[in-house]
Amino acid sequence: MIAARALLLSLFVVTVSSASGWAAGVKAKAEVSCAATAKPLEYDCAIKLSDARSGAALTGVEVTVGADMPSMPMAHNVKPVKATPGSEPGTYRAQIKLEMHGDWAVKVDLAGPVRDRIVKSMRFEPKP
Ligand SMILES: [Cu+2]
Repeated sequence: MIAARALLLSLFVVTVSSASGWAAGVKAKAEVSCAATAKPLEYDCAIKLSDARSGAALTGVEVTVGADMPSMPMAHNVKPVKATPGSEPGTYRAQIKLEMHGDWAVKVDLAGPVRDRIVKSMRFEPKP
């Protein structure tokens, strides 16, 4: 009986939270482009977030950018950085510091009104 009540209560909580969270279930789409800066291995990344379904710009999201090298598991420890909102709606900027050039998996974590993680495979090369 107690278990049944607990189950009912948890069902209720789930229903309420999905009804009130306006962005529940939003799938984010991210465009990421990173440019080499004057400092070696430091890249300036521009991120554009939109709702994958409607295409609407995702504003007011807490964005964190991290990176890993799929070919070298556990070899790197790049500290994730917080992105700052850009001037256009849905745009964000972050400066990441890598440990070597090559192919990285850039991880864009969204928190706040929209929760999602987007992973992009990107190649980083020295500034030409
Ligand atoms: Cu590496």
